[in-house]
Amino acid sequence: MVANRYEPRELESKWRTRWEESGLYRTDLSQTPDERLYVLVMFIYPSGAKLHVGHWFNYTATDIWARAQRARGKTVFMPMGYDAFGLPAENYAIKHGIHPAESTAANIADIRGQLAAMGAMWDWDKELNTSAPEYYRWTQWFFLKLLEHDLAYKAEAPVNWCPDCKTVLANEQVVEGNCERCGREVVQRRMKQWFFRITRYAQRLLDGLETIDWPEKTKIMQRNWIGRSEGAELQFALADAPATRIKVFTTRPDTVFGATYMVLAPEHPLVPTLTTAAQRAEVEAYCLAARKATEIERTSTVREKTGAFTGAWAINPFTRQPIPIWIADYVLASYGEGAIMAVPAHDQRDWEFAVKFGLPIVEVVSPDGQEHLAEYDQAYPAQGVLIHSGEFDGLPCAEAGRRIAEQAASRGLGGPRINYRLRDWLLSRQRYWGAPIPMINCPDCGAVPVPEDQLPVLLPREVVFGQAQEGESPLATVPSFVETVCPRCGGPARRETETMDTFVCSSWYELRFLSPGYTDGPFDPEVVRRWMPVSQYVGGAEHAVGHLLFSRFFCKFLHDIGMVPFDEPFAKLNHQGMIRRMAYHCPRHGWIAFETTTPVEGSSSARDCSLCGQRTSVFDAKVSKSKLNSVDTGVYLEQYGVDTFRTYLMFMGHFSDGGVWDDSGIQGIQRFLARVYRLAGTVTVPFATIPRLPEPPTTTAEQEVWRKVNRTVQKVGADLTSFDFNTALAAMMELTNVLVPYADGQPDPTLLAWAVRSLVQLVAPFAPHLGEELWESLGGPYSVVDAPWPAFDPAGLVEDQVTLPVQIGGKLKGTVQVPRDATSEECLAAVLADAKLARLLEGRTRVKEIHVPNRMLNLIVR
Ligand code: ANZ
Ligand code: ZN
Repeated sequence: MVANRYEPRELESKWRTRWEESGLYRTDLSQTPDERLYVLVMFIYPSGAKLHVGHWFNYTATDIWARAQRARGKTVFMPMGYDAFGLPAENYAIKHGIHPAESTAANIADIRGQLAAMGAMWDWDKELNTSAPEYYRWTQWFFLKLLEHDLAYKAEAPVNWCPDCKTVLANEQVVEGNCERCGREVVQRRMKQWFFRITRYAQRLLDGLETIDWPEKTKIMQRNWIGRSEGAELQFALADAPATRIKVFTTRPDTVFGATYMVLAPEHPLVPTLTTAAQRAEVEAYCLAARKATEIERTSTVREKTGAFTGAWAINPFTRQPIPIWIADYVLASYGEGAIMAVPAHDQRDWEFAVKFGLPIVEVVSPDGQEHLAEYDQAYPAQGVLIHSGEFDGLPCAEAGRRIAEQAASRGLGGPRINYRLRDWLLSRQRYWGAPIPMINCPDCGAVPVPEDQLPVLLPREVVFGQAQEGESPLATVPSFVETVCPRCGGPARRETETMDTFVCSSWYELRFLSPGYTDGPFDPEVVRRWMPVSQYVGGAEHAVGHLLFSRFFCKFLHDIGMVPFDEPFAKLNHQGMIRRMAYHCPRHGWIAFETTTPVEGSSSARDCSLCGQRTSVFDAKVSKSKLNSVDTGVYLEQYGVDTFRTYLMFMGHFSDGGVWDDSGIQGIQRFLARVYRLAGTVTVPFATIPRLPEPPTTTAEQEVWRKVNRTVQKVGADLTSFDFNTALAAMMELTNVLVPYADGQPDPTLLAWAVRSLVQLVAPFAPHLGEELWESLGGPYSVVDAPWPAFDPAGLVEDQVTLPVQIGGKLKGTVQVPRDATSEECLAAVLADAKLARLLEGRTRVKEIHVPNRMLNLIVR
């Protein structure tokens, strides 16, 4: 028997202790069960803040999914760990003088406790920490493997540099030309940086998308990011040095006869050599100015075109005419060949440039074979047939493009090409708190990799921040770290002082989880072979083209060097949606918290500012500190307990859409769970006598309950598999609405027990502590998570009521609810019981009834 009242707090800690002590969620990975599932949710960055409601949201959903699978007999492995390197800990150290190792350790200890309180099925024996030497030793080892296979290299590249944060930034960290973190204007710098050659995998990364079950929008983002373009490389010789050729990449080789000038990126290596003396000053000034603009600005379509003439000329290989060579910042050094043939008649950017600088415009593609240039006030970018293109006149664009590319190939001037927008992965950072890049610079031997048996290159504990020169990692000021000997010649040498971006650490963590203590390699190949790829991966869509691309690249590389038999790490992926909450903006006080507002009489949503009494504007906004609408998880957990909190999160909306947090909603969930709790107290029969599936009952009241249970079991089972947690909950609430009055009447005790037992099992993945408690109170064997999932009787799925359209004289007049397979008499009785229909029949004589059972009833009247 259960206690009278649902008191979550005590019950929850009791069960967590029991789970921990019995090792319920430890998975024996040395076994090879038939149906095994590796369930992974993106691991956590251990910041000093409390767990965010967003963490609760996707960790809970993943746990529910995993629990439902385990209840169906699958062996589930679900780990959790810490993505523990990164800039925030280092900035915190700079500000507060606490060493990143210390603050990270403290944060992990704190977060571990909070995670444990979620009651999720994490296997804590497999916890990992990317900042631990036994982990980053292997991150460094992967670096060496990539280097060995020519997939890691150091090169000078233009990068975004923040002078205040003293590090390079990714493009995503630059907002309108300023550092996202400190607001300082970012400068473009050329710096020697380490890259992984992910571009070599561009096509494989595209092809692999066809083999995995991921959200389509994420696949589209990856496809766009990889940016495959089919086209041609064409080579243009310099007019007065024909041996020198400028290569261009074009998607429109068909327009080559309209290429009336060329444009090189200001950074193009040929610019200094081909610029004439007369133009040098202007060109140099332009190049200097171009360095300041970010790529986003440079490629903006609304920005006014700028440029400078180099004084040099090239020969168009098809018209054989000399054309001027310009430089302009709308051509990027890092895309294609860093140079274009400009076709102003058919490319809008080139059109604007040509108009501004008075360059010739030649029409070579026409919709109908006639000239239209005189009518245009912008480029004509569409397809058509060629004109003014010599032997290619009259050909449609596609065909002409193919032939021109082929001819270029046969003349040794380029040929068909596929180009990818994807760039190599810049992985080095001028930071302390990361895995040191395992390289040694020797004055005699150059860059020498650290021998594998000398890994890990330990991050030294002693470091002083703020002493390094601009562009240098703090590690450069630690002599005991920097000074070493060359592994090749034994002479004095210096260590590489840059560290790896944290995305390198997270590119292989899913493999490490399976054998976190393994010392003979990054992972135990046997266990990985049996348990990978990850069956179900869950995490934020914001990682679509970062982590989710990098880890696919790593996996393909590992496959290629024979370390794993698969080449996609995550077979199935789901993203969580965003949690929102109403945000209130006062005209005088700006953003104010919900607690600082008072309700407006007669309105359900309007609220006044409690400070000044003015009406606030209300916004449905993503939860954030700046809008003062975040959810203080601690407060709610304290008040409602873990199970209610988890269940409410799942009820807010569809998992992939997120939802709007609402305080009254969580109260409703608490009431729902309390009702389930009370229902369990109404069961009077011994557990062993509850049938797995009862025979269909004979009385109407029992039949209704029987049908409702069967239908709910079926629906919840399906919904849990497809991440439709909100509709599963709605179905369980409906079932509760049927069961409560039934239990309060004179129920069939066995049927009721079966119904309640089913409900307890359905609720258990959402509210695992309550589920366990009620399961035990019913007499079920520990644990509910391993109890066979409730069965349903297909016969019980049939609707017991049908909505029957009623026609009078052949015209639809209304509907009535009747039992399935009701007789004509029963249907007629229902029509006469309906006030509206009965009135229509008043004073009329019924001559005939046409009844199609369960479909319609037509009354012919006179
Ligand atoms: C001539 C031409 C004529 C072009 C025409 C387009 C239309 P996607 O599809 O993105 O691959 N381009 C090539 N390299 C560039 C660079 N480094 N910076 C800026 N623009 C560059 O785009 C390929 C097209 O973008 C190429 O085809 C080239 O312009 C331009 F009617 O060549 B096109
Ligand atoms: Zn050496």
